[in-house]
Amino acid sequence: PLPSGRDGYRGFADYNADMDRLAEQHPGLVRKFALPHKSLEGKPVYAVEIAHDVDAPEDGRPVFLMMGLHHAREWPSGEHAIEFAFDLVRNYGRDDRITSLLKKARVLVVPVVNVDGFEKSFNDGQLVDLRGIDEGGTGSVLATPGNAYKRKNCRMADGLAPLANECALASSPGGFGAGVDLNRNYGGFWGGPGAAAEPVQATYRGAGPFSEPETQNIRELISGRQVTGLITNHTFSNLVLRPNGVAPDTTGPDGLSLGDPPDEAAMKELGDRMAAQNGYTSQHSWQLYDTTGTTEDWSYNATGGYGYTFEIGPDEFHPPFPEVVDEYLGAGEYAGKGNREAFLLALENAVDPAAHSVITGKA
Ligand code: 0X9
Ligand code: ZN
Repeated sequence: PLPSGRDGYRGFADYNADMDRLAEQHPGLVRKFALPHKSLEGKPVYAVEIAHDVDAPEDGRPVFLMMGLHHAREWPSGEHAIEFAFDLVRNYGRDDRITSLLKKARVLVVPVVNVDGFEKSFNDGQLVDLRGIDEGGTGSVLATPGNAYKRKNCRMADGLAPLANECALASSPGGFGAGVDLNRNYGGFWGGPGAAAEPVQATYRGAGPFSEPETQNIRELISGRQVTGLITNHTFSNLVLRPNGVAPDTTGPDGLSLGDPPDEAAMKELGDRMAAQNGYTSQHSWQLYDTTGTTEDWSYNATGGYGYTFEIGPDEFHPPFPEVVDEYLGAGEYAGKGNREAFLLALENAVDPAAHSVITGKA
């Protein structure tokens, strides 16, 4: 079973109740807190912090950050993030490796970054089996029943008269609904290729870098700490992706080629080792397609902390829950190929960032 014991997808309230439960049952080890900005619909965005002395003042020690659900429809991405929190907490004091890691680092988990979008997707999606309909991820599906396949946040289209229930998919031409693609709204290479300028598009980048409260939350979380490693979970395609989202021969505003990141060799090495654990393909993000304004392209280039996107699962945004369980644990048809072990490797690397070319971790 999963570390939490759950056997079905969590909704927004379940995530929050589980974070409460972790903090209440493990004072001194787990702290739950709200990020600085509420969502556009006024909902709090919660995180848990886990460390052997979690209430001790900030002391510059390494921080590892695990996120899920930037994209509303990618339900397993939040599940794997919060299960990692349960895993660490349940094994602290029992498993030597995890105990030692939690003595050296703080772990932050934000399972639901896009709370508004996720609520729409989950509440309107759980009764409808839409598997296979939107296989392209960002593809051009003209109508998805309900909001199960909503991707973006709930930013109303700039300059347009508000429509009823504008956040819903059906309310906009093209079927993507209003909203900003939070994984195009970060400051790294914002406005470049692989991100749309028009609000109706699936990959709309927003009115400016960090225009959205959800990305501001993550920026402020990272800027205030020494985040030496992060994983941002998405679905799907069984990939471990590392910066950058545009190819090294891309010309920047200075007329020079971007080149590979200074830590390319070391980030590839860790990416490959994680992929050996979960059975995914380890590659540059740009090998999937061009993207700009993504989470780890910003964080890596701003702080030097290593950052990866995990694209969980072979082919579905919300697969049957038993598959999510097996993919976390490395059980069943995923025997020996789980994200649990890959996540632990990332945490181990974050605890010991000696090889990182920029060690400050400060944005
Ligand atoms: O397009 C995306 O944001 C990600 N794929 S998804 O199907 N989950 O939407 C891939 C992003 C890959 N690029 C970077 N992480 N830089
Ligand atoms: Zn995604």
